[in-house]
This record gives sequence, C-alpha cells and structure tokens, in this order.
Amino acid sequence: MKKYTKYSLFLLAFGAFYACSNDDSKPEQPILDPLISIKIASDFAVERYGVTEINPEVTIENAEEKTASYTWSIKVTGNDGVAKDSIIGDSQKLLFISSEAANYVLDFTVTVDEIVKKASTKVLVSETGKTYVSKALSLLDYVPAPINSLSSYDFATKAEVMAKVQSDLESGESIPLGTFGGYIVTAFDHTVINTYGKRDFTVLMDNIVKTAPAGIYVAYDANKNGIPDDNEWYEIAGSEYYKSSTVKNYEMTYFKPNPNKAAVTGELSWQFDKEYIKWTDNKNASGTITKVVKFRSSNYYPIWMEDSYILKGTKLIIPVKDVSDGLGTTFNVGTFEWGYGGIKDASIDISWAVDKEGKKVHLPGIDFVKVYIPAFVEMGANALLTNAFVVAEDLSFVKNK
Ligand SMILES: [Ca+2]
Ligand SMILES: [Ca+2]
Repeated sequence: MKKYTKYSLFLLAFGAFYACSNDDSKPEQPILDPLISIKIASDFAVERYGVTEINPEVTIENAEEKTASYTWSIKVTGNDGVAKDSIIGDSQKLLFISSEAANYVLDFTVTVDEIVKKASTKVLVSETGKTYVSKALSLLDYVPAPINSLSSYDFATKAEVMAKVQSDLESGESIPLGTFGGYIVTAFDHTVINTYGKRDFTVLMDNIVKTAPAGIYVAYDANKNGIPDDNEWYEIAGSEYYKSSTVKNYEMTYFKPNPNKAAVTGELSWQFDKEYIKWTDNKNASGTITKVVKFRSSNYYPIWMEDSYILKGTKLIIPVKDVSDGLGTTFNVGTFEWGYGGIKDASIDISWAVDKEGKKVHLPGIDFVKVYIPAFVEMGANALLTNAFVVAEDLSFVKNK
C-alpha cells in the first residue's frame, strides 16, 4: 500500500512538471478566422442565350483544412411582386446565360466555416433581334435501325430521306427509329438553358403501342461552330445508367437482307422469315431478326443504307414479358423512372449529363439533342420493340405560355 502511494505521488509530480514545461516552450497560438477576399469584374455584356464566363479570383487565408462553398444568386421578382434571391450556381466559376434582355445584378457569396464574404457584378443582356421557338426543329442526322415501319422513307438516297424527315419534324409527324441504336439528331435555334435545380427540356415520343423508352445524348456548342462536334456530346445518365445490367459502348452491325433468299418459316404461325436480317455485336454475339407475317410486305432494312452499318450507344434492359404462354403474341413492356424520352415524365435536367467515363459535367445549356433506341428486343408477332421520335422541346418556353 505504501509503495503504491509513493508511485502515485511521483506520477502526479511528473504530470505537473510536464504541463508546466509544455506551457513555457509552446505559447498558445491564437486560432485565426479564415480571411476571404474576392476580385471580380464590375460588369459583363452578352446577347440573349449567349454564355458569359464569370470567374472571380478568390483568395482564402487561414483556411486550414476547411473547404469553401460558393453561391451565385440573382434577384427575381415573383408574381406576388416580391423580389427574392434565386440561386443560379454553386461553384466558383459561373457560366451565365439568360433568355431575356435585361440588366442583371448577380451576388456571389463565399463561405468558409461561419465566415461569409459577398461580392456582386452586373450583366447586361442585350437583344438579338431574333425570335426563338421552343422546339428543336432543325434536323442534323437520321439513321434508323431496322424496323417494319420505314415505308414512308423508301428513298434511294439519304438526301431524299433527310428532306422528308425534316418536313415530318416540322409538321409533328412521328419518325421511326427502329431497334437498337437507331437515332435522330436535332438542333434548337437557341441554347436551352440549364436552369439551376430544375428540369430543362423534354423528349416527346410517339408511344402509340408498347414502346421503348428513348436514350438521350446532349451537346453544347462550346466552340460556337454551329455543329455538334464529337467532343461536345454527353450522355443523359437516367435511372438505368448505373445499373449492372446496362452495357456501355454497345455496338450492333446490321446486314442488308438478300432479296433473293428464300424465307425460312418457323413453327409459330407469325414467323414469316426467321433468318431475315443478320446482326452481330461487339460482344461476340450474333443472330437474325425475324420478319413477321403481319409485316411481311415491309422492308425492315433502310433501303438507302449500304450493305451493312453499325449503330452504337448504351444498351439498357427494358423489362419485356411474354404473357401469351410462349406463343409470342402478347407482351407486357416495362418503363423507366426518369431520364429518358417517352416515359411518364420525360423532362430532363441537363445537369444529369455525364462524360464518356460517367463523370458528371456542368453544361450551361444545350444546343443539340440525339435521341436513340437503347434496347434490342423482339416481341414475337409484334416484331421489334421500338419507338418513334416526335420532338425535343425547351421547357422554359412551355412554362412562360
Ligand atoms: Ca437544370
Ligand atoms: Ca461545335
């Protein structure tokens, strides 16, 4: 017991000495608040639908490990006449774009911990003298995959097909895309603004019978040459994008059927030619598309296309079930939740766009939309699962009406 007391006393003494020595050698450092400074140009000028890059210089001292958060806001007067701050960005650099000619005051806020620093700048948005329409009515490209419904495009040259599709697009006719990979590319007459925290455009499909949701790619004309360049395309990563069943970079090659080949009928009465169109893919699979009795007089293969052609895209699994006891006459077709054309809510947020590696990209807006069929499914007597494109439309116009 005596021994124990001695030992405890020694420990206490050592503790006191150590504390004292520590105080002497290291005087307590005062913790400094982060010090934020912002340098920003006082004003900017741009035309309607033009993009201004506002890139303030931000210096933060004593930030230690803390990270800064950024907010861009703009005063918006609502229907009640009350001006409110509306958030338009959350990163240091802002790509400002507006549909209305006006003077805008933008407030920029940098926050580190509880320290807040504000700055503001002005943007003068001028008129262009042009009128704009909500719909993307300019056809840039059209390549359908095989399908039984191409009869209105029975032209020998692509130029003739493009003229007919352009006219169908303007008159609101539905444009068949075929099976996997069939696509259409259209352009808006303005940049559809990526409104912060909101969905921006919609993709309307024909949807008459059991149809496939449509996959979407978007392009922002970053170099302003009026065309979507290869490095300007991004994919809208909808509800299926990250699923394990989704196949990225899928490619199918379709081969022109030989008109002199005899039809190979099947056991089921609807199987007119089981070996009608040969296909291969980039996963070492191959097969044939069956021509069905109902569409036996249709030419599934686009007649203006060469002897074979390749179509590419992300391949998605759409749930399709034969509910006719394997007879191949009646099917149930599922749908997707968000991020596709032709579904219950086909409105798209441009902020869903991702690059080829699946990384989110921030686009100020988009000028071009590519819509394609992301599935390859044969539905027995009903031929291939497909959909037809109607139009892509800027939602900001729809709301303003
Ligand atoms: Ca948006
Ligand atoms: Ca371009």
